[in-house]
Amino acid sequence: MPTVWAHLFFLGSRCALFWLSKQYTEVYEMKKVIIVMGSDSDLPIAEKAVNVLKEFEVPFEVHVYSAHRTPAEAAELAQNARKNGVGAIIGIAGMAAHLAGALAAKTTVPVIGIPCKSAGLGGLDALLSTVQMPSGIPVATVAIDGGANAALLAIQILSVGDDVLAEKLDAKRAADAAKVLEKNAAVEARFQ
Ligand code: RP5
Repeated sequence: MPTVWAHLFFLGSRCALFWLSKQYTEVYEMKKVIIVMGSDSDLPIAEKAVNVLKEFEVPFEVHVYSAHRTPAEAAELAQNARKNGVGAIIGIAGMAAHLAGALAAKTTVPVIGIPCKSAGLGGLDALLSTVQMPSGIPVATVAIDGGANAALLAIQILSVGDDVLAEKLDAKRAADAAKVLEKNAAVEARFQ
């Protein structure tokens, strides 16, 4: 009989340990960023965002789903984003750029829109389509082709609940400022 109790105690303690470790990983697992582009012709802009996310070691996924050509797939991705551990979505599109807005319509996870330059209208078309969202469905729109800033903004959103990311952001700001001061010193010296 004592052996049965010992086995039960052993099993119980293993279950408790498993539960505790699950709680821990659920609390501390870093949220990921989803990048969605309307066409693979937007890849050069997506790559700018990918490079920054890699630099900060933020997990990410990259997809090609169009608001017009594959609306159901784009909507499903956005709809499941929160339960799939996504902390921010980046929507990249050119021309009649409805992608970021269409994603935002299906989730309350923050959506960042990147309007892309097009041959015809230089990106002003996409900028207005992305930025002019109706009240209630916000999209944080960055500059035309602004892949790096979109990723930085996504990381800043995640950093609200992540001190390590916040420290990395501070370090990058300081490093960027140092580079500008170095350039300033070189220019000042040249024109003395
Ligand atoms: C948008 O139309 C895409 O995001 C892309 O920027 C633009 C042109 O798409 P493709 O014709 O190159 O596929 O939907």
